[in-house]
Formats: sequence, C-alpha cells, structure tokens
Amino acid sequence: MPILHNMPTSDLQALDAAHHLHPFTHNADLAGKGARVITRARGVMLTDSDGNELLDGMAGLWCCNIGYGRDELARAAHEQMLELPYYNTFFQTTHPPAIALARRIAELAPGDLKHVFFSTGGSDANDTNIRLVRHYWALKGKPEKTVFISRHNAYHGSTVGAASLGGMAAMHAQGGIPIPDIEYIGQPAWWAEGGGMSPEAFGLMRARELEAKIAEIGEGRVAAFIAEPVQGAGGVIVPPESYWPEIQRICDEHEILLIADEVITGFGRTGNWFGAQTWNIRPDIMTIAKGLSSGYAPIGASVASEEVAGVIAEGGEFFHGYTYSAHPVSAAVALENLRILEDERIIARVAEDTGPYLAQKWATLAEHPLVGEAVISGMMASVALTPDKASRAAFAAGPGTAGLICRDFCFEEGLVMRHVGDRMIIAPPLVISRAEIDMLIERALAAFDRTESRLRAEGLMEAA
Ligand code: PXG
Repeated sequence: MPILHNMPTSDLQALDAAHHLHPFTHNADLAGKGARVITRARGVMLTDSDGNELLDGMAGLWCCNIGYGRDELARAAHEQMLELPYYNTFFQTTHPPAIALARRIAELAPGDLKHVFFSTGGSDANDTNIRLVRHYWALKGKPEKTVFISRHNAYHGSTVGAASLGGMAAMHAQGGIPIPDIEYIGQPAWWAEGGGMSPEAFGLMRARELEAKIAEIGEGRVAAFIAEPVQGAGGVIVPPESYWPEIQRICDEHEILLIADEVITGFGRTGNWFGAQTWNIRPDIMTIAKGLSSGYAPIGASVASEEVAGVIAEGGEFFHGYTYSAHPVSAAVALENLRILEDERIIARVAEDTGPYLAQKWATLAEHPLVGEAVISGMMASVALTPDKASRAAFAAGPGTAGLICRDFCFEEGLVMRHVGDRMIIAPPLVISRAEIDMLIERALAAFDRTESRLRAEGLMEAA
C-alpha cells in the first residue's frame, strides 16, 4: 500500500515537514518539533504513531459525533463506490444518494427549511449563502440589499467569502479580506466583555447592536444576519438566555434574513438535532457540515426555507455549484450516519443522560483556582482560565500563554482539548459514556493543576 503505515514516527514527521503545509499552523515551528501523527481511532479514543492513547475531547474538529470506527459507514462508502462512485448534480441530473439525503435533511431540519444546496464543507456552504442571499434579494427587486451583518470573533470558514463573514481579526489581517459589504457587531461573550452588567442585560445589549447596525446601514441595504447559535471556534461562548429571543425579534421586525451557521451546533451537539431548536431560533437558511457525516466523508450544505428556495427556483439559472456538490459517496455515508444517530438515540442520550452528566461534572471545574467560568451547551463546553476570578482578569502575559501551556499538559495527560486564547474547550463525540466523561474531567483537572503550578513557578499568575 502506498500509505506509510509502518514508518517510524521521526521519518513520518520529517516527510510531513518537507511536503505538507498545515492549516492554521506556524509551519516552521511545527517542522522544528514534529507533528503528532494520529494513526487510528475507535470510539472516543485516538492512537498516535508511538502507541499513545488520547481521549479525543474535540471529536476531531467538532465533527465525529458518532465516534470513530463504525463499520456501517465504511460499508456504505464501499457499496456506493462500487455502485456509483461519482456523478454530478449539474445539468439536469441527480442520483439516489443525493435525493435520499436531501429528503432526510428536509425531514430533520426545523420549520420550513426544506431545500438543500450541497457543498463539500462549511466554508463553501457559507460562500453559497453569500451568493444565494444576494441573488435572492436581486430577484425580489432589491439588488441594493447586499450587506451581511456578522459578529466579531465569529467563525464561518476559511474561503474568501466565509472568512469575510467570520469576525476573526487575525484572519482579516491576511489575504485582503473582508470582501466589501460585511459588517460586524459585538459577540455575546458576557464573562470577558460584560463588565458589571448582569448576563441578561448584557445579552440584550449585544442583541440590540444588531438593530442599531441595521439603522446605521439602512434596512434597504441589509441582506442578512449570520451567527452560530453557540460560537464554537471563538471559544464555546454560550450566549445569555436573553440574547437569541431578542435577535429573533429584531430579524422578524426588519426585512432581513437570518442565517444560523449550524456547522458545529448541528446534528446533536447541543442536545437537539439543531442549535436552532435548543435556542428557539427560526432561521431562513441554515449552514450544515461536520456532524452531517460525522466527518467520515466531506459534505456540507445550505438549507433554505420555502420562501428563499422558491424565489431562487423561479428566478432562472443560479450560476453556482461545486464538482462535489452532493458527492454520492459522501451522501451515502451521511445517510448512514443520520440513521445511526437516530436508531441509537444518540442525541436523545445527550439530552437526557450524558449531557446533563457532563454539565454537572463540568460545573465543578469552576471551583478550580484557575477557572473563571465553566459553561456548557449539550456536548460543547468551555472554561475561561484567569489569574483572578473575582475581577475576571486576563493574564498579563498576553492572551493564549496560559491556554497553550494548559493544552500541552492536556496532551501529556492523554486528553485532546483545544485552547482559544485562554479558554479551554471541548466538544467530544456524542457517544462518550459516563465513564469516559469521568476520565475526561479527571485528565482536565490534572492538566489544570499542572498549569497552575507552572504559571505560579514562572510568575505568570499576574492580571493584565
Ligand atoms: N462554520 C462554522 C460555525 C464552523 O465552525 C465552518 C463554518 C467551516 O467549515 P469547513 O468544513 O469549511 O471547515 C466551521 C469550521 C477550530 C476549527 O479550530 C473550527 C472549524 C474548522 C477548523 C478548525 O475550532 N470550524
């Protein structure tokens, strides 16, 4: 086999450094220390090329909802490859996996989100949204409605369009983005930004920034508001309860579309099929990817309402699409994944059993001296590390110093946890058991203890 399964780790790392440019990575730094090589995975556990076992607290990149190593998905891919490995959905053709998956998504999606435009992931689905929404308004005779309102610190992907929709300053500093006509409001990050306000008052204030922004730009120019029901890559920022009802009210009262980016929150992550259900949101368009196939094959989609899809359908040809839109192998894998999520009641178990269990354990982390807040929505959670809980202070050493130290200790303890600045975040496979949750919490606590000792030893427990 041409795949390098049995090469020593150091050789794999050298080859990787020689030829592989990694996403979101300082590649020269990585070449110096060597990438961690993951070779196999089962359930919630990863194995690296040295035989170390790691509990995957991130479900890969927030996607492996049903856990690793499911034969049924491998069989679905195998059978589909033999039957019809590829065909496109352009030029008046379709195929059974595309038809079945579009119908299934329409059944599962809330409200009247019944029309599916397939992509290969979340970024290109959000690019589809930009073109779809602007085209929609043009067809409605309002071509001047082109502006998207998003949020600072939002993540909507890495393509030019999606990274423009996102509100990540570091991304905007590279490559000439954002594109024109994208505006940003504040994020509902109460712990870091709420000051002396109550979470509820702060949530309302942040939601009303949308109304102020619409007034500033002019309603006749605004096309849509896009947001993640719970910000993921931004640090698992769970909004105050007051936030989404107010956003929904504002979207209802103004002529703008609401796009829920459910790439992370979709397919059970928050304890319902979609975050829109958990947060009582009625989107006009939903972006999906990741958990749609549990990451076993690349696929994503924009799911549009009857109104939006109807206007597009009647409006002539929509000059947009991807070679791999509704790829038959990905679609077959996604269908099998959705069957397993339902038949094994995986989302119901998150809602009724393992979610509440994790929530109860996660809350205890707030007692750790280093932890300022511990928040959770279903199976996505975060803690904020701080040198001073009372004042909710940031570290004087600058954002990310403590987080990086903690992340490295997590690895040493056998736990994959990500850091976003000084927030530590998890989004484990939804199939994680109570015993595995205990293990996750134990390992996280050990890493927090070691982080605290290191920060104290190095004089880094200073507030900014
Ligand atoms: N929207 C949201 C809300 C996402 O989280 C995308 C769109 C883009 O999807 P694709 O499939 O094009 O990557 C995402 C992806 C991280 C991390 O480190 C998060 C994502 C991707 C990679 C890394 O948190 N989210």
